[in-house]
Amino acid sequence: MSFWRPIQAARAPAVPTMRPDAVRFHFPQAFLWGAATSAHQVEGGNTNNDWSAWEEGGHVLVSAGAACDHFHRFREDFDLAQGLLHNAHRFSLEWSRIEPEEGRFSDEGLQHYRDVIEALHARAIEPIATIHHYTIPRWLAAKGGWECGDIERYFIRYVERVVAAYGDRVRWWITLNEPVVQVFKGWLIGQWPPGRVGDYPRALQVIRRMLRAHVLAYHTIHERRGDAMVSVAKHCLAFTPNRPSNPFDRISTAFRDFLFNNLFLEALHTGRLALPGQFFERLPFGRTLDFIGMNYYTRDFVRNTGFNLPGFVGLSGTLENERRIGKRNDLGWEVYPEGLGHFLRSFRRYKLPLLITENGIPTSDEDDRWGFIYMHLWQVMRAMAAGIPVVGYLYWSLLDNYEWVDGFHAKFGLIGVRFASQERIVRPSGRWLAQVIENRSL
Ligand code: IFM
Repeated sequence: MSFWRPIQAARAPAVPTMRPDAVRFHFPQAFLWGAATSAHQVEGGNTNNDWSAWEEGGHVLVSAGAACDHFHRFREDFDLAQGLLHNAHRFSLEWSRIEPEEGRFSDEGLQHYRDVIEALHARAIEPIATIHHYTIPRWLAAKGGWECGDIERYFIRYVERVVAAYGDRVRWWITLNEPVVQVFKGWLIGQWPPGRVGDYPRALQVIRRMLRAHVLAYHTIHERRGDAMVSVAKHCLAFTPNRPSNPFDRISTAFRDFLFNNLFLEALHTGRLALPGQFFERLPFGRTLDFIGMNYYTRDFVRNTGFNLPGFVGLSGTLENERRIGKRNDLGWEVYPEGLGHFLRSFRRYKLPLLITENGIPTSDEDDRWGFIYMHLWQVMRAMAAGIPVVGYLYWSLLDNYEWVDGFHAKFGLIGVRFASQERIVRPSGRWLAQVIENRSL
């Protein structure tokens, strides 16, 4: 099927085997429907952050450059989102625009996001602001970024500014996007800045600082706005033992699941970390989550490689499980909707609203995109029918965008972007999702 095909079907094609015939479920009126983006991936012209330095350093094949030029075109993009019946939109604040030099806050940078927020309100779209989506200003990276002992002070000074500027217009806040992924890529596999490999001591130190940064931000936001809804966007990666009957694979799977999916949330939920030692200090702040932001894409298989760390954690990925893997997306990730259902059921124990802050597929096949969305929404619907409090679904992403080291070939958007001309093309899946939103039912 051609990527830019005209829309032929008037109605969204249902995936018949997934349709529950018995019950006609309706999503609540207040359900948040929309999509997510992040500044460096869509805005264009971000040259003052650590990722742009990473690009200049030759660590990636493709730079973000003008990206989607969303910085200038956000109003038109929000018109399209409104046309697709979105009532919520997640975006990120670019710290390097707001505080381009240490201690100097830019009126222009602050005004830009005020305009973004007002443009959303004007279209009856609820703004959901991410404070930190991976990138930090260059001046802070030069001091060591998350390795710098003063990072929490710098972070909270920035948070105070943005909360003072937007707190009256933004109720939903994400403090950190996928902290565990950022640490994994930046300190364990060296794919992202600062490019460290296997640096477990620093990785643990950074996670601890991120936890504390979240806690401080949580209280700063609540001091300004009592009814604020604050969380992190937690990356949820499902794990399956590579050899299901092998006990060592199962232990490694459980361990990995705990490290990647549970440790951070447990800490924020209970106000303390579960393991002993200096790193695992008590956070004297109690619970600092008002909801749980969940980013879900896929699963990995885990194979134990021995009992030495990191071997104990085991290898993970698609491994040699080709025959057991279902359909894959254009980045090679398996489409595994059951994983979302698993996390929704498992996070029920927190007794907090659950918001899907990201869920999406890079593909140039619209049937695949719609199948993906449909099957994940079916998991959401099933969970809600069982009483699990899911409050919204934000697709990743509103637009095709810059996918970090993978550049521009991963087409995640409900809206396609022809980057050379910046033309936008609303994809069939975007319209099909709009029908679901309108009907409040699959
Ligand atoms: O593009 C990223 C985003 O920045 C964070 N979550 C996962 C997305 C897809 O890889």
